[in-house]
This record gives sequence, structure tokens and C-alpha cells, in this order.
Amino acid sequence: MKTLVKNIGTLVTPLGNTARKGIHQGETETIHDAWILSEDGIIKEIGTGEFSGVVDEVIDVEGKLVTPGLVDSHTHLIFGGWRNNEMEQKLKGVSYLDILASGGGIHSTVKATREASFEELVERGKAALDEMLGYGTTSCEAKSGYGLDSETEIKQLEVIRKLNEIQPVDLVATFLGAHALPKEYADNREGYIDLLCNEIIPKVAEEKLAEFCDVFCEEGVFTAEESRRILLKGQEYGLKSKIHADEIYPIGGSVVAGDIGAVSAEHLIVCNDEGIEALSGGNTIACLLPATSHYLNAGYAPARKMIENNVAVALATDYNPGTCPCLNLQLVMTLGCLKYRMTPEEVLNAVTINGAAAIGRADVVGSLEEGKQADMVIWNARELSYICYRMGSNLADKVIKKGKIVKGGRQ
Ligand code: IZC
Ligand code: ZN
Repeated sequence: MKTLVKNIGTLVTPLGNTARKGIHQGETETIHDAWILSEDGIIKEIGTGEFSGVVDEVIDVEGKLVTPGLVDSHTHLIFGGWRNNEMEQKLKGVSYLDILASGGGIHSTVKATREASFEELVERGKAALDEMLGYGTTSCEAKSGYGLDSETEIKQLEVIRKLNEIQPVDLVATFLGAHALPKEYADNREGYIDLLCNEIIPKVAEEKLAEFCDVFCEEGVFTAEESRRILLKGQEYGLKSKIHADEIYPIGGSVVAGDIGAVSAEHLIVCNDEGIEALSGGNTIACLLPATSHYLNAGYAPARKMIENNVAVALATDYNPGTCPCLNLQLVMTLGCLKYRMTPEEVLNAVTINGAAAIGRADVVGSLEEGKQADMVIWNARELSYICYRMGSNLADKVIKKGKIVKGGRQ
């Protein structure tokens, strides 16, 4: 099946199979009057002017802007129940960590997720992915972490596997059993960490249910040393590392990330110079989540400083029921410009090739080049800067996944 996307007014894409950092963070290729030929979902050729040849399907984009499909590299996609009932507490000034310590927050989502059936979680995840696709997200990371027991963690990961089979967005699974200390283990931290290391991680690896292992390294949650131990155990079993680091307190998560060669460190709102140096030394991608800063009324990660220090920056939604119930990666792009002072080109790379690198898919997606998947967004825009500028609107006109229109137009 050959598909031609033609009349592309402007094509903007990063190039290559690796994360772009430092002075390369904002380098993009721009081609005017372009076309893209794909066959069976893979890009065969990109050219300009008239295309001559025979194809099975032609998608005329009428002079619009085209970019790679967006990659959301940090989401807590699978959960039962919302937490809007915590809004009042939040508005009265009760902090995120205090809500968690008093048994709410993650614990309330754990309760709802344990109670939810497999089918319910599939339905909820599918609805969320459908909304994401509408905003232009064609690949996405999805974490467990609302089970905190073997059965429910595995249930979440199996839901991710199922979703990968039944809808168009490509998912990459991350095991986040170390998201909080479950209530049953409140007096037995070691017991839970042993359970993770000796039972659940081996099982997740054996059943190939996740590619990454993640830990919430935070004051009152898991310490830097505990995080290191859990992530190294994951590595022993072939799970690459991610870490929630420096979100609220800088307790050493970014240093652990650099030390153990984590693929990415997430949040980094309060990352200090030592943390930035560790990330840069370890080739770890900084996965920044500005919509969460906005939602928590917190500060913003030092993105410019990271770019200056040769740390690759990815941007993601952090979609979750507590600190960011938002699926719109376009809004994240706007915040990336306004709050991190990143340029539209730096932001585009952060939500395409760098996001893809953060989830181990930079050889498959994240740029529009021969040999990569034909995942793209046709924008109701002529220029890249317009997408970042029009805060809050959905500017995705059509979304193409593996050469087929999956949102907008004829599906
Ligand atoms: O459900 O609160 N930060 N984990 C770490 C989260 C936010 C998600 C949640
Ligand atoms: Zn998160």
C-alpha cells in the first residue's frame, strides 16, 4: 500500500536517530512544497515539487504545515478514578506531599485502580489515547504505579499491552511499582523494596511487560539510595532506567540518574547545578513536564541551563489524575516556550525526536525521514511558531499513523 502526502506547504522535522542537545536542541530541517511517499506505513522517499509515480492513496494537505507525530514520553495513562475531590484541599493550601502522607493522592488512585476491572482500565485508557491522538500524539509512554502490589501492577501493564493491540497510538510500558510505599507496608519499607526487587521486577521482566523501570525519588517517598537499588535491580533484569527526580525537593535523584546511566530523569523542577552536571555526564535526557508545574503552582525546571550544559530536553504531559489531568501536548509546547524560554524549534525536537529517544524509539519515530514510520501531524498552521503561540486551541487538522489517517479527514 503506497500513500502519498502531497502539497505540504512546509515540512519541519528533526533529523537523526538520537536525542538532540546543546546547540543541536533547536536544529530542524525545513522543506517547502514537499511530498512524502510511504509504503506499508514506512517512509520511502521525501521530495519537493511534483511527484510522478503511481500510488494507492493520495492525501492532499493543501499547503499546510506538517511535522512528525508527537511523542508523549511521560504519562501515568492507566488508572481508575479521578482526584477532583482533592481540589478543595489543594486550594486551601494543603501540599501534594501532605495529601499523600495523609493517605490521599497516589493512595486514593491505588484504591480505585485495584478495584477497577481489566476491561474498565482498557476502556479508560482507550478514551484517553483517542483524545491524545486528536492532539497529535502518535507514540506515548505509559507507566504502572497505581497497583503497588504484584497483581495490580501486572494488571496495569497487561492493560498497556492490550491497548497497544487495539488502537493506533504506539505505547511503551514503564514499571513504576516504586511510586509510593503501599499502606500495607507503612511499617515495613524494606519488605516492600524486597518485594519489588525479588518478586515483581523479575516477573515483569520475564513476561516482557515493560521496557523501563521508574522510581518516584522524593522526600517522604523513596530516597536516592533506595531508588538506586531498585533501578539497578531493574537493569539487572534488562529494564532501562527512568527516575522521577527533583520534583519537589532535590534529594539526589538527578545524581543517581547520571550515575546509573538512566535513559531519562523526569520533572527536575528543583534540579540544581550538581544535578545538571550529573545528567550531562551520564547522557541522560531531561524529561520536563511544565503542565505539572502549572498545575501545582510550582516553579519551572531550569530548561535553558540544561540546554546550555548539553543536556537533551524532552517535554511531556505527565498525564495523571493528581498533578496533571491534561493530555494536550500542544499546551505543553506553548508552556515550553513561555515558561522555559525554549524556541519553537527546540520545543518541536523536545516533543518528537527527544521524546522518542526518552522511550527508546528514536530509530523508529520522532522524525520524518526515509525508513522511519510515517507518523505525522497535518496542522491548521503554516508556520511552527503558530502552534506554540495559539495557547489552548487544538491545531491538529489530521493525524497520520503508519501512513493512514487516524484522526480528522477520512479515517
Ligand atoms: O498520581 O500523583 N508525581 N507521581 C509523582 C505523580 C505525580 C502522579 C500522582
Ligand atoms: Zn510522573
